[in-house]
Amino acid sequence: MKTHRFWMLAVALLAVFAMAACGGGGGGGGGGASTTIQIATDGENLAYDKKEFTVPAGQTITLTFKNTSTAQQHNIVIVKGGEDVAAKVDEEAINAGPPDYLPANRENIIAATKMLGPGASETITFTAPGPGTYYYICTYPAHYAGGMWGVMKVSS
Ligand SMILES: [Cu+2]
Repeated sequence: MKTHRFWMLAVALLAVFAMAACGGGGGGGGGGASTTIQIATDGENLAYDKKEFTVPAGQTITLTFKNTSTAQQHNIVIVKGGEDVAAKVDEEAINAGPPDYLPANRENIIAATKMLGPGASETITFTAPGPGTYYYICTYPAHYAGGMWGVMKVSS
């Protein structure tokens, strides 16, 4: 009896994993749709190689960020709003300090990578919020002020 129950559970779990694995395949009426974004630093500049990108509301976004600098640490932090929220998160991050420069309180953050060393990359997954414009910034001290930011546009 116990063995039977184990197999029932195993089969149920396999079904869940199989459905999750198929999530990227389109044609399912939108429920499993996903979007992939690649973004990097602009070489040694305090800037991203994309000043903006657009994603559809509610979709699962898989974002890969690559730090192409040979000297600087960088991250990408997508905030829940525009310039005012970006400035707030930047200040919170500086107060949080090294090594990650990320506030423990994530209430103003949609998604963030770790602080990445030169040449490193990280892939993060998040759900796109409602339609609007959202800033993304690097929270390493002085990088946002130096121009390291962009805008994620969310379409309806
Ligand atoms: Cu940076």
